[in-house]
Amino acid sequence: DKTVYLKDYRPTDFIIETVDLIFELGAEMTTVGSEIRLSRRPGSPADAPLTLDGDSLELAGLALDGKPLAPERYEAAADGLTVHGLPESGSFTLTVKTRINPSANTQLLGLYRTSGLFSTQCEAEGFRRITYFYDRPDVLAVYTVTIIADKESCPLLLSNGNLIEERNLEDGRHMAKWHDPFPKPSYLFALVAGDLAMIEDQFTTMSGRAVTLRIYVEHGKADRADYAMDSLKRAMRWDEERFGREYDLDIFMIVAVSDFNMGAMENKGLNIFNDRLILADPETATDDDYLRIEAVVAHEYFHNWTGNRITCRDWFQLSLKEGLTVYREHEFTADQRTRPVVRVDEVKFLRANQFPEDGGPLAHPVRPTQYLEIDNFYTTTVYEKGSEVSRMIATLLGTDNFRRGLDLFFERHDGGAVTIEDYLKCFEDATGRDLSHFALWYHQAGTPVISVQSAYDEAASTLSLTLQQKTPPTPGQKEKKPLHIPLRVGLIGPNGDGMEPSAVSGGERTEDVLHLTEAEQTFVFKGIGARPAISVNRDFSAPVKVNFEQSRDDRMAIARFETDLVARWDAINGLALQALVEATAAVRAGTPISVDPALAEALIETAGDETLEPAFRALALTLPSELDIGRELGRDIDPDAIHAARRTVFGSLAREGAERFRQLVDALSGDTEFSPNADSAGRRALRNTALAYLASATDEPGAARAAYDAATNMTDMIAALRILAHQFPDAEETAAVLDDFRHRFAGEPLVLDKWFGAQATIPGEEALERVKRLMQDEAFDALNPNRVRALVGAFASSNPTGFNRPDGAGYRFFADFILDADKRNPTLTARLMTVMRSFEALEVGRQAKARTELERIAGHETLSRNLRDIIDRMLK
Ligand code: BAL
Ligand code: ZN
Repeated sequence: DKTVYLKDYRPTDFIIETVDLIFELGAEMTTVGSEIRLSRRPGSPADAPLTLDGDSLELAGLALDGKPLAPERYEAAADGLTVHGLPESGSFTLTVKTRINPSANTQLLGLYRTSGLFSTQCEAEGFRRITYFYDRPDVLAVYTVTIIADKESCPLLLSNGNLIEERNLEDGRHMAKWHDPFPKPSYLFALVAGDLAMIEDQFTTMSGRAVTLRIYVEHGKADRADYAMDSLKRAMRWDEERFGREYDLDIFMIVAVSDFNMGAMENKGLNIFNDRLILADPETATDDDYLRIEAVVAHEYFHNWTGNRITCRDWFQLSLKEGLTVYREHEFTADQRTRPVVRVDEVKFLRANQFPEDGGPLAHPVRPTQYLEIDNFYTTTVYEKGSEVSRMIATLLGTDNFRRGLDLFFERHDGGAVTIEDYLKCFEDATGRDLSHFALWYHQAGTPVISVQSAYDEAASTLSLTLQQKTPPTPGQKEKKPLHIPLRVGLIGPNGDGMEPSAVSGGERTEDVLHLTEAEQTFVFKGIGARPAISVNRDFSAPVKVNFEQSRDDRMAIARFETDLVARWDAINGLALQALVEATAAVRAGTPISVDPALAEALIETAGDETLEPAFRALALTLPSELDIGRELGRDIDPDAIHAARRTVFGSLAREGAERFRQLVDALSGDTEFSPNADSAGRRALRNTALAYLASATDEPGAARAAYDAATNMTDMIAALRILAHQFPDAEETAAVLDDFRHRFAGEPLVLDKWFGAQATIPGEEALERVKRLMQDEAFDALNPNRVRALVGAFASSNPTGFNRPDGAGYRFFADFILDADKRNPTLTARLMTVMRSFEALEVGRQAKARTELERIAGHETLSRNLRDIIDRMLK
């Protein structure tokens, strides 16, 4: 059993001070020379051997202080190196030589070569695939890296830190030497070599230092890197202004690569990005792409302080850097765009991704206590729930106190590898507030459910609010304790105005935040002259589910009058969700669907409300997805019934509001100048949402076809294409548009991913054959993670009727694909596998078919550790 436990943590027996690496790059054979300066850690046993990590390595030489080591002094295997009899005191140098094959590295972990480019991915445990090392985050060393390669095929040689030497060598080769003065763990090491285009800019930090900024992309794509560069500069300035954090090297580089497992990676001074998160221009990128680029460029940059300067003691602390950095990224995006709109997107993401994880077989705490494969813990729980936990700390302490705590964290722990306890202690020490109860959020998995009951006493002018909290059991955690939950609650009076109580008893209240700390608590609001509508969890102040049987009138009042736009959206969305759940029940019972005219009116009215931003109106008008409806049901899910119900409700709203939708489409079409800013993007979102309704109301593809032809940017183009493909899959217009798009973007893999995705998600049981056909398209590449996610991933995760065919053919196809892909890229397959984690919520027939395929996968003996871990937990 290779399970790693938090309780087993102990520091290494040796300390690594410096590392000198020499890479002689060859496509099939690269040699890595590593000279490590070591000393025995004071207090560690004098006879303890040095045990270094390795993965698929071949040892080609080993020396101590320049003298080759006798074979009896060491044991070398593909997965580790043990050296005995090392000096008891003083420093010594170990020289290790390994050979690796970057071209054969389809895992994309360690050093790999694709499309002529050498690049690396070392987080979490990829460095051990390059050389034997203490490949763990608490070993911080100063790196000097020499890269030697053929000059013609690799004119560009990059690593972390500053360039200190560069010269030509014999035989057409050249070398570059980089030095990173900041001690770092091995997971932040990076190397890139190849031939790329570059754009360059400058940034002057708040203390007046000039920093060179460079973004490297494929030749011919340099003009698509401008938005990423602009985002980077805004992120650098924002981090100075908001958190007082300044950049620390003379150069900051980003490289975009097209074969990449993750979104991006924060290597010190040399971020490596999935190219889909760098490249953008109006003709090839959607507003959503622009938004993600801005967010992820900022996220990786923010890691320089939260992750790099202060890193994790061990991988159990992953959320120390990821949760906090996501929170910083969210705050940045909110400041750059429209705060409540950004927040609604975060809430939607959390509910669609993290809640199901937290409620299923893969649930784990934000700070786990054990893992089999750390790659499988780069989850929405560690990232997004972790971010919510930091957000709650800010809510509990207030913005200024949060900043004080974070300042102390930077001051106290700069250069350290620390724990979540260290992080929390800084907020306690800076503010005097005890966070020991709050800390449970890190340790207890599961989404808390808050049940609300209210009683209004007219004679006494009081409102009693009884809140009960319960967290369901999760794997390994049966019993749950009450958490400290900061819950923003607002009261809306009969005339739509907010109501402020004269006093509140029953627990702590700060601003509009009720501090729920016990299993059950009753808060009494005094001085409430009339029965209010109660808005619970404003701004989504806590990542919880709320059970509150409210009258439709109260929910309508919140939907109309709540000043907190997040809660307002939530009320509208909740009403729509309820209607869709009822419609699904009607479909299954064979009874007619009736759509509440008041709901239709509220949605259509909100869509036309000029006092609200278009982006918000688009969100309000967007019906919960089929997946949202399934999650709301939670059990006995019949995707076909959900699909039929949603289609009927959508069609009914479309006919009801046809006039308004036509007006919106007309009024919002014809923006000539493209700007990726939030305002313009919001206008496009509202227009394209209205267009989808209009297409359904008229029940003919003409309007969408015309919109496709008239589109001057990718957002409008792909929106029209999706309307055609999803609403009129068999129309001639659809075939023509799909064909046009395929040819127009023939040399643009990232754009064709949108084409794959749009078709992979066309509802209905023909989807499977369509996906199989598309896999034969020459633009598809089963080795490229972006292509796989765009086609197979989109089919399995976002085509409920097609994937969940009652005959189980969707599951069979997916299982076959997983088994095959697992041999090449386990990180990717294990991640892909998680889309089936909620299979037990399906109706019994599909559930049995899904289980058969999952058990077939589990029955294979040669699964990667990544996939084995996921599948075994899913079937437990
Ligand atoms: N550290 C892995 C990529 C990211 O979260 O930034
Ligand atoms: Zn991150």
